[in-house]
Amino acid sequence: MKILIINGPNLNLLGKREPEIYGSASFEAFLKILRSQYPKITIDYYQSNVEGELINKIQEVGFSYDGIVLNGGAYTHTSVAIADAIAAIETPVIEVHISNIYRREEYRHISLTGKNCAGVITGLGLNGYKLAIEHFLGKEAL
Ligand code: CA2
Repeated sequence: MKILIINGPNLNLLGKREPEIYGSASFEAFLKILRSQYPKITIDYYQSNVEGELINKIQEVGFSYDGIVLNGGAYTHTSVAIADAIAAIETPVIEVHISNIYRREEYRHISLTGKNCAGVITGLGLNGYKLAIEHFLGKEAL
């Protein structure tokens, strides 16, 4: 089982800024724990601040991986191109947001990408990534 976690713009700053919204853990530290909790599956990680690079990565793995966990960051609310990339691939995508986008500014209430995803998890902190993996694992068992 191969899963890719993709984080979009500014999520490389996790644990360094705005801990009241995004928590104080770095993603690398979280990833280490996550991988130790799921030793039998491959959990790859990719982060980019560049829209086209995110699309390239989605296309690259989108016909071979079992699942993509995507936090598109602010591109969630703006990117028709990422939404199209998700629609074009075979690998199911689960969209994750650390914060609850519906409790924040109105411009964050719209997700252009969510409609092309298998599901959306928002507001559950880093646990959202774990829940998405649990879903992919459950799906495989059926
Ligand atoms: O809640 C989420 O996961 C978001 O996808 C995070 C994005 C935001 O634009 C979305 O509306 C919701 C922003 C990521 C910025 O991440 C930072 C992390 C630490 C410090 C500063 C920014």
